Amino acid sequence: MGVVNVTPDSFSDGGRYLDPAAAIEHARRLVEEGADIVDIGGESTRPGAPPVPEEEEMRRIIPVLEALHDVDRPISVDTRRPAVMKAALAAGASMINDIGAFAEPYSLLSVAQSGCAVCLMHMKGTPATMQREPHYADVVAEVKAFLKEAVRRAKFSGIREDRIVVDPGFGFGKTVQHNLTLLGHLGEFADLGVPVLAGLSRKSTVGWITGRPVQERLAGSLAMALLAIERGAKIVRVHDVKETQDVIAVWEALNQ
Ligand code: HH2
Repeated sequence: MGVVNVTPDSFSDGGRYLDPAAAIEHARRLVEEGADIVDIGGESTRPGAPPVPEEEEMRRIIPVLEALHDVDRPISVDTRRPAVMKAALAAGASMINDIGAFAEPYSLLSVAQSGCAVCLMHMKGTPATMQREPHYADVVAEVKAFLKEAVRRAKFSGIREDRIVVDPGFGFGKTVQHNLTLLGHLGEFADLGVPVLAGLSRKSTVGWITGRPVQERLAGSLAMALLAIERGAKIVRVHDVKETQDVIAVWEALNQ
């Protein structure tokens, strides 16, 4: 899954693809580089990020979605707002990636009838508050239980299991140690019975381990992607598609 941030303030590429033409070109490049899914977001969710008004989020992403109609890959939209979900699906999105696991009232209803895929992600708190001393008694068990309940709710709303993906939400209300524990135990999330998505690309845990600023986290991010794939992740959400494809090719050479 290749990331397209149509935002002025995303943590690693804020402002680079705010112009719709730049975002469209970037999405096409990610597909050429081998992305199987393109994930378009109009709101940064970095720690401390302020919420973006709904109209502004739509103004950023809808023109990009409309321009990508001819792309023969699923287009995902990273949003928490039911109205944005509806507008995105009408404009051609076929997956909704909600970092809040469809907690907003009516959000599951907004997508259930559409036939789209959904990504249910765990987050503790909100982007504005999530990194204020997050605490868990057992991070793996708690995140798993949360996702199990999110899958149950999604299915209850009429979303078929083969349309559901889960994500432990690396960096969303988690310390470096929590992220490493979750990555180490990622294989256990297979119990949930649906594909697991992992998003570690360029994140601060990579920076903490390597001591590198955000522009220099490619090698660390590739190592993270490989470790996630090794532990069963079926989708890796990354900024650097070409390089990650090479990692996957090497892994597949050994595993197929
Ligand atoms: N991470 C980010 C955003 N959306 N969605 C899922 N499912 N999983 C993730 O790990 C995830 C996500 C943060 O990365 P990015 O979009 O590059 O940054 P920002 O939120 O600052 O735009």
